[in-house]
Amino acid sequence: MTTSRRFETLAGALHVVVDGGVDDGLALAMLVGARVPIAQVVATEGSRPLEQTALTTARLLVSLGCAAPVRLGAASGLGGPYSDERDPFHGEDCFAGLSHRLHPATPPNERWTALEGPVLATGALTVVATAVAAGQKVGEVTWMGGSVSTGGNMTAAAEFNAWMDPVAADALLGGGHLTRMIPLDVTTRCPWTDRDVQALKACSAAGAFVGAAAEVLCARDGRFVPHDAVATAAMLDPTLFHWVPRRVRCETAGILTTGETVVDRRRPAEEPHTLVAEDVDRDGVKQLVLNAVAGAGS
Ligand SMILES: [Ca+2]
Repeated sequence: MTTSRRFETLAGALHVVVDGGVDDGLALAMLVGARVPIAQVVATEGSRPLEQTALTTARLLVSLGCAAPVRLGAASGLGGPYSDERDPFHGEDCFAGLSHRLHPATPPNERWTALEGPVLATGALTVVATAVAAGQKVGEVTWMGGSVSTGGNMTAAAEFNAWMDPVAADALLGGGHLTRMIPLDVTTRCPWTDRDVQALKACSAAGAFVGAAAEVLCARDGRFVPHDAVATAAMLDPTLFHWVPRRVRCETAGILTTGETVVDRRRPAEEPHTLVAEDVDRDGVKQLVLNAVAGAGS
């Protein structure tokens, strides 16, 4: 797969914000396989501390044969420290216990630099909201996060990436910056069975090691939901999704609902708005993921 035609219409190399997970890894394998030019990969705190996220991300990129720099994102949210109430959903090593199979890498120690160009964010929005507030020339943002009507996965109300930094999510979404949001409602419509994971393992060397980690989660949970790969597919080929302009805010101080995205579905929004993915061609997404990863070596 060559560089996506769609991507060529976006201005400049891509800034990727990841939070260290197996589906983040799959997203990176897609980008490498699709030959998307990457300006930097910003590792931001997720289910594990920043240093672990950054090291696993660096090792993954080396394993993918990608020379893009991995830089450190935020270690604290805009509204205060990230909550400690997190489970190591992707394993203590951010890679389902299989990070020993990745190539070694030097632990990243440089802080993130300006997000000047398009952004793919598959974690908390802290650095993205910071960049927009600072007046950096942030391009279109594609974000895996939030929820429209299916509730949350971190709490009953909140999706994990929104919950991590609700102040940042509200600043970005409420501020009207051009953003495509791929919510939990859509990503959970794309579960992968073991058969799909085996197809991933068979498609390339990169597919084999990312697929092995996905296989662990699939065995544990009975399915593997490739949230961040779905968002990457949305960036590479938005025609696979149905987009609706919506006013979206994020609850920053709820008693039970902190981190819940509130999507106004009464009518499509005027400007400013967020483009919300509300339906998906799930087979098309699966095929795009496999086609992209097929182009990635090791
Ligand atoms: Ca993620």
